[in-house]
Amino acid sequence: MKRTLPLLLATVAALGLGQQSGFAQTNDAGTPKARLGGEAFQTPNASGTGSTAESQAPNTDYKPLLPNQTRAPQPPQKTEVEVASVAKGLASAWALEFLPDGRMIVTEKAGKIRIISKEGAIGDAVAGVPKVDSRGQGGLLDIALSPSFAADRLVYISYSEPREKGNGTTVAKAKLIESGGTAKLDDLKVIFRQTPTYDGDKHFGSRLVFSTDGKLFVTVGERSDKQTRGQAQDLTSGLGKVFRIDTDGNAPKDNPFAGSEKAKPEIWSYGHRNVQGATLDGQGRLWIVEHGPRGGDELNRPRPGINYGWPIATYGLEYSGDKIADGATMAAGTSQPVYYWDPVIGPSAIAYYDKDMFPAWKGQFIVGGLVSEGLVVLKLAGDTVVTEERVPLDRRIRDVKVGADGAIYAVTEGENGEILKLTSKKGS
Ligand SMILES: [Ca+2]
Repeated sequence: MKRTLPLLLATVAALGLGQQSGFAQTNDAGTPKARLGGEAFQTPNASGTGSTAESQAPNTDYKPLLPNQTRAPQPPQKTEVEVASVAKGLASAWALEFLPDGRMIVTEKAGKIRIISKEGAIGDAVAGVPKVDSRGQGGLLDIALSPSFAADRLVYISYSEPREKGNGTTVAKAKLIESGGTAKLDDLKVIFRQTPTYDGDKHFGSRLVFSTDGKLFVTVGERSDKQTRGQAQDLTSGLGKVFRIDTDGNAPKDNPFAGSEKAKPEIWSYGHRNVQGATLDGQGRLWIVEHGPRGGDELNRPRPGINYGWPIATYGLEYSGDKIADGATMAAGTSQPVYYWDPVIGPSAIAYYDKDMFPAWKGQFIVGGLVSEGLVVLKLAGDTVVTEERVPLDRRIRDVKVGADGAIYAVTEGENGEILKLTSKKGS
C-alpha cells in the first residue's frame, strides 16, 4: 500500500475526483482518519494555478500525497527588495542574532563569536569559546540569547564537540561579559550532548530556539552515513531528532517520552535527517526546515512524539540516484512533510516575518537557501503552503533573521562572508 496509495491519489487528482471522494489520508498516528476535501492536488506539472517558483525538472516522478505539498504557485505580485551589505569579512559565519541594543552577534564555523556594531564594524573574537571540531559540516553552529538576556546576559551555543572516538552536537550556555571593548564567555557550562558520539563530519544540525514557555528546542542531524541514518527512527538514540530541554539541559516532565524507559526523555520529535533551520510562528509553534537527500528537502511543524519519516519515507533519492526505502514517500506511523522541494533548495534557516516593512510577507516564513542561493518565502494557510516566492541573492545563504526595523538580514556562506540587509524597494 505504501507505494500504490500515492499513485492512486495522483490518479484521483488527475481525474478531478478529489472533491467528491474525500478519501482518507494517513494521519500522525498512522491510521486513516483525516479527510482531504475540496482541493485538487498540485502535482509537479499541474496547470491553471499560476506559475511555480521552481522551474527545474524534479529528480523523481514521485507525486505529492497532499495538495500544494510541493511546487506551490508563485504569488500574483512579486515583492521588490533592495539589498545592501551591512557587514563584510566574516569567515564562514553560521548564525546571527540581534543583541537588545541593535548590535549583531555572529558565530563563525571555525569556532569564533564576534559582535558587530550597528555601523557594521566586526569586533575581535569573543574569548572563552569551547574547542569545536570544524571539519566538514562541523564547527561552531547556532547561538541563541536567553529570553531574559538583558538581565542575565546568558547565551546558548551549539557546536560539533570533539569527543573521545569522534564528535557530536553539544549545547552549552555561558554569560557574555563585555568590558573595555573586549568580550568573553564566562562560566561556560555544557548542558546537553547529542549521543551517541560518532566519528564523522556531516549532519550536526543545528538550531536553538526558545519556546514561549522558556524551554529550548535543539535540532540535530543523523550523521549522514548509512550506518547511522536509521537511528533517526530509534528513540534510544539521539541522532535525527528535535529535542526540548530546560535551560539546565534536563528533559521537561511534559515532554512526549518523559518517563519512558525506551526513549530518550529529551526527544520532542524524530525521523529527521539534518535540521538546520527552526523558528516559532506567530502562535508560538515550532517549524523546521531540514536538508533532504537529492530532491527531498522538507518543511515540517514538529509536534510532540511524532515521527517525520526519515529514512523510511522520503520524496528524495540517494545522491547516486538510487531509491531510498524502495521509493516509499509515505510510511505508516509517520507524518508527511508540510512541504518539500525537488530539486533541493538546501534550507539553512527559517524565520517568521511579523513586521511591517514588507506587508506582503507579514505572517509568512522566510527560508534561507544554500543551493538556491537566495531566500524562499512561503505563505501558508493552516498547514498548507499557498504560495512560494523566490528572492535570488546569488549567494549561498547560511542564516536569516528579521530585524526590529522590519528589514530582513541574510548571512552569506563562506570566506569573506557578508550580512545582507533587505529592505523594501524605494518607491514601491
Ligand atoms: Ca520527513
